[in-house]
Amino acid sequence: AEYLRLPHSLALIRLRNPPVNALSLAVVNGIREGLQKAMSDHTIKAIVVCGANDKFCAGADISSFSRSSPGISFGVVVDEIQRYEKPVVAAIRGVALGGGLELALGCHYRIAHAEARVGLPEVALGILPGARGTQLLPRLIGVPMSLDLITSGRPVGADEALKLGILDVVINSDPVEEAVKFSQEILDKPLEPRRLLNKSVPSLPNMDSIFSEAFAKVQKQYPGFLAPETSIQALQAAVNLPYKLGIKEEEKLALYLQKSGQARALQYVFFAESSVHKQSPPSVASWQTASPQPISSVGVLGLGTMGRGIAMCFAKAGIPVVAVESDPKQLEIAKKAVTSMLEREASKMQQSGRAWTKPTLTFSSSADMLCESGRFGQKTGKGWYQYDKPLGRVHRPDPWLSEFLSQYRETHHLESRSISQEEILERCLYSLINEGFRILGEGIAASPEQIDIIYLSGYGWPRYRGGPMFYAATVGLPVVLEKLQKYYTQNPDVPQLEPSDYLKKLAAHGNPPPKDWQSLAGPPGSKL
Ligand code: HSC
Repeated sequence: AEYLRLPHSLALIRLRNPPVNALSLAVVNGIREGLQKAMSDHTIKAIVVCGANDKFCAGADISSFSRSSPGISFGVVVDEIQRYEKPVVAAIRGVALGGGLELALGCHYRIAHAEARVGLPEVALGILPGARGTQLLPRLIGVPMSLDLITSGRPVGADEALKLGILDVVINSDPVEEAVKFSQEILDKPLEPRRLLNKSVPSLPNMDSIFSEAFAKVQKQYPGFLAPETSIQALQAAVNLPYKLGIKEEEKLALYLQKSGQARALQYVFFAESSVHKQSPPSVASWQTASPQPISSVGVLGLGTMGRGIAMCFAKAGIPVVAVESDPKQLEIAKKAVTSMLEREASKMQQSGRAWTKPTLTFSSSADMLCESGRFGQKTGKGWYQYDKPLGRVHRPDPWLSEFLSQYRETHHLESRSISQEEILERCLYSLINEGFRILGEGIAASPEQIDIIYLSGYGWPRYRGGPMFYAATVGLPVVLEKLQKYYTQNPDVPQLEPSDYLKKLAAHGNPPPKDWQSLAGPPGSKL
């Protein structure tokens, strides 16, 4: 943070830490030193705080979280600013997020450019606004809006922030110039009404029900996430406790979250998403020179609504399709539907004068013992379970299936045994993870982050667990390897359980973090 003396007895503190002026320890120390200089200089009457490069501040430096706990000491700085006897004005351009907004809340006034955005997005990182955010925001804008902004983490634009009362002035010109003018106008105004820490939270008659509704809402909206619920507890502390005890509760809850596995996973996801956007394909290939593999034919399993659509797409592209459907009735329906869709397409193309080549389609039937008995799962009301009704979700064990399985075991000379939940979980997850290691070893994905982001975005993997490859590192690669070896020895007919060479190479190094995997395992054999 730079300290500058301006004309008219003003001081300027400018945060400078590219690209987003994140609050590293050095920046925080710089702010503190600047403020102390301004306070001890009797010729300085007011202070303006701003950020370099058109951004105020994006909050704590997330990359340093693994080394230190964010927020705890910075909260002291936020309190000190409020207690100063000279007005401190925040001039906001770009973003004031997380600790950046907390810094601004510590200032006596906030002026922002109309395109600025402010918010407390900490929940997305598995933490809470731990530098007084949960205690100061409700004192400024009340509990209902604070609950909304803090539990969702959504930033708001300057206009909305002005309406909510987070900002005092919004302008279309340079906020620093405006703040300089503004500081001179408010020099004689008392500072006490501007000190949020000495205010109480506006009280509402139905506070208890507001909080219980908020808990119910986040449990439904963010199931499994710790941070939104813990943030509500911190806001309850703001309502129920005096400031000096409320901040202690905020610190305690912030530490609890920061030490949770969820915070580590979500912070990994933050950087994984950003790195995936920038990544190029595995080193041996390049998007510029890569050409797609020719596709000579395609197989489609199942001719329900989705299967028919997929078969159609390939057929239209002139690629031969073999579609497999086990139910003869369904097969007939699908044949008719696909043929008539193709005929419609053909007549449209002929009308528009485009050439039409009749594609193929080969249909055949397959057998599946359960499906042959009409047990297609939820949609028919029975499958591995019995459901309350077709398309129903309430399932219960089916005596028919137990009988079927015992005959199956007899035929194949299999011993029945009970399988623990742990084994089910490990065999499902570790075989999936094992496949991820194969994909990395073959160079089909460029990094573990790519696999994780695909799982988070495409398969509903819980974000707070960071993706399957991050999860493997959380469990420990040697543990994953040992378990796969054990299950593969027990089930040599399940190739998915055979540990991949890539995993073996990495586990030989202990439990390296995902970012080091590629350098340790050597270059992949690219399949691109
Ligand atoms: C927090 O503030 C906790 C507080 O309650 C306590 C504060 C205590 C302070 C104590 C200090 C001791 N840190 O996204 P982009 C990097 S928690 C480090 O591509 P955009 C990003 O990785 C924090 N780095 O750009 C990328 O780096 P690369 C709460 C950060 O224009 C580059 O900046 N704040 C960073 O699309 C550009 O980022 C947040 O959650 C950070 N805080 O979006 C804000 N923020 O080029 C998170 C960004 O090397 N950040 N980087 O790859 C964002 O939402 C977006 O980055 C922006 C910019 C909207 C800021």
